[in-house]
Amino acid sequence: MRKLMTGKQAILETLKEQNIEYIFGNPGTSEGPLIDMLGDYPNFKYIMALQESVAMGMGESYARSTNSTGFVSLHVDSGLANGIALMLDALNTGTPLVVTSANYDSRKINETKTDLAELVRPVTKWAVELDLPDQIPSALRRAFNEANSHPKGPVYVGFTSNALEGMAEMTITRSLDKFDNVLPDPIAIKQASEKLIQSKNPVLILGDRVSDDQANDEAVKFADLIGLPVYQSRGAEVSFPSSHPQYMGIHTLRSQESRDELKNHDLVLAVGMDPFDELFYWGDVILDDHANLIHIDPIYSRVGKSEPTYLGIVSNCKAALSQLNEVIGSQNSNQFSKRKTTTINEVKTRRNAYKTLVESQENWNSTPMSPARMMYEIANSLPKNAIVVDDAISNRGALRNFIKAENRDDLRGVRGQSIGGGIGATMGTQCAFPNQPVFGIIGDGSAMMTIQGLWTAANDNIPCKFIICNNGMYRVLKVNFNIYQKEVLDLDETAGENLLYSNFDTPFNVTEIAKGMGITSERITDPSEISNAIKRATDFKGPYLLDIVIDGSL
Ligand SMILES: Cc1ncc(C[n+]2csc(CCOP(=O)(O)OP(=O)(O)O)c2C)c(N)n1
Ligand SMILES: [Mg+2]
Repeated sequence: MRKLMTGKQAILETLKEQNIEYIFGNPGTSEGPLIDMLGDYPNFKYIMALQESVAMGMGESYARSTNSTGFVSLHVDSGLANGIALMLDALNTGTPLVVTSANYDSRKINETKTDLAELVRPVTKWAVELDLPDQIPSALRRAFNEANSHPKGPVYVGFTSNALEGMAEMTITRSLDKFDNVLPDPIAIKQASEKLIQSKNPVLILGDRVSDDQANDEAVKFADLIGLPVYQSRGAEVSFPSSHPQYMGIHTLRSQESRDELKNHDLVLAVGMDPFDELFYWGDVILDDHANLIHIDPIYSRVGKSEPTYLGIVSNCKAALSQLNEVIGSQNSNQFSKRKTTTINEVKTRRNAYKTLVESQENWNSTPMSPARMMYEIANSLPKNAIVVDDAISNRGALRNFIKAENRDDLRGVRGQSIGGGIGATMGTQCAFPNQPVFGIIGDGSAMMTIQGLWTAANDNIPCKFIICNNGMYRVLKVNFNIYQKEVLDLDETAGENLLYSNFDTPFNVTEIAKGMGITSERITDPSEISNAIKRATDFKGPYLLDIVIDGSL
């Protein structure tokens, strides 16, 4: 129904229609009119961050945790620019976000008025600035629609003060639910099934969009059926249970061994991922000539995007996997069960080898404790219903080896190239799951990038728990420099351990910093203290921080 109202009211009415509960933001003078009006809308929870990356991190993880679109309100130009790092990551990795800011009077065109849409165009799917109040309802409707349509990503809407303060007759309504589960072409399923049945040694790699499409059970059924090994690509969402006997771990191209391993397979089935999205250049084509890639993905433009693809299937992941299961399930192949036994044995051997390696190392009981020991102790002490946010950077491997994740929401990894996401992501996840304990496991360098986020946890009493992997350095830079020298430059000797400017020579004390921001915290140096500390953190009603000192040697 059309109603006379101001632009700022139209914004808040539209957010209400879109069922927005949380506004993650940092305000400025130009946003004053909107912030002032929030007093009339007590149902919105405005979570104030002291830096825009914190607000972006919260919005990003909240969106993924709730399977909806996150809403972030930043300040004009400077504030918006501070949010760009995580907007870029959200664009590259496909998180739906609507980011807004207010701009000055549109008549100030000659005086310091920035073209905000232009500023963020490269990091958004769609960016627009509005001058008229009655542009707002339809533009915001489109913004939510764009953000949440494949390829999902951030959208920006700016409002000049003219749009905010102007009055007009407007109709506030949200778009109705959209059904966009694209079904696979039956011919493609038939061809893929035939190829999979013929294949001597297939492998399955699953990306985050398997989890987004709620296709985890179908992926397990598929793996059980044909007995192949399973990897996750990136694994920022849980797409496969990590305790499954055919689960090999996170796939990476960063070592010769893992690249060679791909060569063992005559067929790679990649589902819900971008094959093969990686930091370093490993050649224009990753797979060998004899290997066929079958790529299933809901995003049209991603299927066959970079790697030569034998068969590309545009489809919702769940629909495609369940149809493959149906067709292949009618085959009773000896080959499948033999393969399954081989795969299970291979996984067992690898898991035992890793366990023996880390536990037999002299440093299992040493001080500072090894990252593996830290993760082992955490894994054994986390409450059953805990949700883990993984921003452990170079200690992600150890985390994933010990902390198991069975279902989509058991674990959520920070994704993209920017550090500084973990503090906000831990809080955003807690906002999405208020009744479960959320533990963010975060590198000290990443944590320091957005450390003022701790204040937000205290200020809004977001009861999440932060665990800092305190190795006193940017360890991953050393790790990556070694990979670069060894694997890319082919050098015999590597110098990562001594890479300049990777150590925090002037120590900082995260425990004291946290206390200074109103967070209860403790420093831990002895692994045997971890279990009780996690219990104290869990029982504590508010946010809590554990600063765990660990070894950073390579
Ligand atoms: C915004 C931003 N600045 C700089 C970098 C470069 N960078 C990538 S990882 C990293 C260090 C992370 O250190 P920490 O969180 O302590 O984890 P660790 O490597 O020690 O495991 C840096 C500086 C980045 N990715 N993003
Ligand atoms: Mg570090």
